[in-house]
Amino acid sequence: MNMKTFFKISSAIVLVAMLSVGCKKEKEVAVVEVDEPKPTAGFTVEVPDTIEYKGFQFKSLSTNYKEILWQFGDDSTSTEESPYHKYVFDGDYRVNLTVRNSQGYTASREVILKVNDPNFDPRKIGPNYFKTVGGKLTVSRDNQGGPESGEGSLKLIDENSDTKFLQSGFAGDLVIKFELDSAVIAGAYSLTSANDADDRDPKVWTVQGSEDGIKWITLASATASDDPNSSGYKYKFTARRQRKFWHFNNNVAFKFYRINIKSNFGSRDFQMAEWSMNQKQPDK
Ligand SMILES: [Ca+2]
Repeated sequence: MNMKTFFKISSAIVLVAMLSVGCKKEKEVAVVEVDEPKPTAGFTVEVPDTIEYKGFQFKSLSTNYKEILWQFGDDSTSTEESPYHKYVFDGDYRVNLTVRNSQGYTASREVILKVNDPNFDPRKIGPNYFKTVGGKLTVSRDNQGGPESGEGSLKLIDENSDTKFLQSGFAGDLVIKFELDSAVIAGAYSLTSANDADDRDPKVWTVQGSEDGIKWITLASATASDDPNSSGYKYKFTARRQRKFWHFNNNVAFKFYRINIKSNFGSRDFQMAEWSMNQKQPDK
């Protein structure tokens, strides 16, 4: 055996020895490893401010964890121990708290959080912005007599339920638009049925807002139904010259609002006595 071969063999032996030690050591670690206590998840939530009802203080009561994740149900999250979170809109939110220990065991807790304005009154809407702010009404196709004629589009905003806008040859593509003199946050709208011919009433429509008159955001949509047990019944006019209003969630000031009438109750014509966009609630 020359020196070269000797060193080669020696190296190989040393390497095998090291590998053995390595294996042995790993086994020892596995033997001494003990389970950590399993995590538990829990939390409290409170509204700290009586005026700002959308803000919530969350406080974790979880134990035995290393990582914590809050999911507030509105696409936002936090890894703080006790986060404060403010929602933008009213609604029901699924709040989930998940904790994990360093061995990967998790625990979670989930609650449905109801965010409702304690001062909101569904029976009321605020002022009509077409009157308090002012602006200009246009329609995609007016009465053949023009906007100022006896059944022209301006009759939609004269605050008189005896006068109406009538579009003959309705084709499901009517767009009624109002450009306000300044942008405001609307949170409600109203429609008033006309004096006769309920088959000319709106059936399917959407309400949209726009900051520039080009890009439109849908704020509310409706499909009226005759069935008293259906969710669409609240959009159905059950009387002539009947004013109905509906609320929606919005926190953006829009300069333009429009209503797209897509279908009526079967007539060749469409008619409506009044349209308004409103502040969500009256001023206190
Ligand atoms: Ca009118």
